[in-house]
Amino acid sequence: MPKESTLLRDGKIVRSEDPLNLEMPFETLDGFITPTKSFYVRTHFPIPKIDKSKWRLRVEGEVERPFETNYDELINLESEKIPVTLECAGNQRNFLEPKVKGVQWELGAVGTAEWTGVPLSILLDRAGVKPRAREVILEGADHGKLEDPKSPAGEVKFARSISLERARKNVLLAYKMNDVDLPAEHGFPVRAIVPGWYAVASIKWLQCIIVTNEPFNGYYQTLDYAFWKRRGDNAELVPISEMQIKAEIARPSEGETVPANSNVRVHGTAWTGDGAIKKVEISSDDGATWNEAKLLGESKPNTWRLWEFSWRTPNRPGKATLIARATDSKGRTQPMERDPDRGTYMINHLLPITVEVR
Ligand SMILES: Nc1nc2c(c(=O)[nH]1)N[C@H]1C(S)=C(S)[C@@H](COP(=O)(O)O)O[C@H]1N2
Ligand SMILES: [Mo]
Repeated sequence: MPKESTLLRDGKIVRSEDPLNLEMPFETLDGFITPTKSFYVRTHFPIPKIDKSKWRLRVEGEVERPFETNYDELINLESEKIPVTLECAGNQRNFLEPKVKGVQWELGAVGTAEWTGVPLSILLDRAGVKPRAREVILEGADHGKLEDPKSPAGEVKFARSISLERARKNVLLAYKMNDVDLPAEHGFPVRAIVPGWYAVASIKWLQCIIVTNEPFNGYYQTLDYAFWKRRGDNAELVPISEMQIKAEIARPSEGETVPANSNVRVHGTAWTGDGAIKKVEISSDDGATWNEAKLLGESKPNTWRLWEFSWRTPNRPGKATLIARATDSKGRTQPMERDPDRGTYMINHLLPITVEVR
């Protein structure tokens, strides 16, 4: 359970009040779907107050027929309901050594919800995308000034682009989360869901969809939410996109006490970008040997998979460590060591959890 000194709101850890950043205590994981009240919240600006009867969504730019739609029109279009796991690209940042700036997330800036909404491709088809178009910018209604000395001096809106190809694949304009209207903090009335990508791409409080033939180099995909990719002897900034494979242990949690010489249930989740989780292994000897955990439920695209493992604890009291490691259908697994070129994002190297055997 979270430390007693931790400030909680509705059972979530308050990482910051302004902007509002709330984390799920990951040890409370108890099912495939994360209840909305437990789902982490990440914002950069004040939450916009939007009256859904006044809300409009514009589709413009490199299109034959720019248009504006409203809430009632949107929810009457053909819809889909899909479970999707969202993870903040900074999840687990608190475990980085040396410490880095940014919201100090532990394990709980991740969750899975069922999202109901309209495929973005329907709106793109209605607008008629011009042949030379390359990207789609998704823009939120939230805005403000940034403290970063490298940021623009004036206000910006929270926005991100995806390729036209990606936009047509399985992006949803969601208006329901776990079967009820999106709560204000999760993007009411409509947000994008970009399955398989770090959640920064899933723009909340969506207001404008701009089709463009030039790459968008906005703040949130260049100076922020980007990482260094090696290019020969050099490195270039690349926007964060596909989620990296990762397994997380929910229980036992860091510092938890477990009985000696007993069977203890170790459980958690594992997810990857475009692919399926094939295997989760557990090591209790610092990675010398590994044992396969049992994958629970069924594999569903773009969602995490729950797993469990029965651990025979040591006979002798003292400290013990547990490490979980996932492998996916494309043969990808987690790195042993942190790649410092990733800066403060995409944290998926193996993470030992220390428990107290008593
Ligand atoms: N408009 C807007 N969309 C946004 C953000 C934001 O601040 N403004 N934050 C992004 C980031 S970094 C994350 S991790 C997810 C968080 O979604 P959630 O708060 O529903 O968990 O929203 C993304 N979409
Ligand atoms: Mo994020």
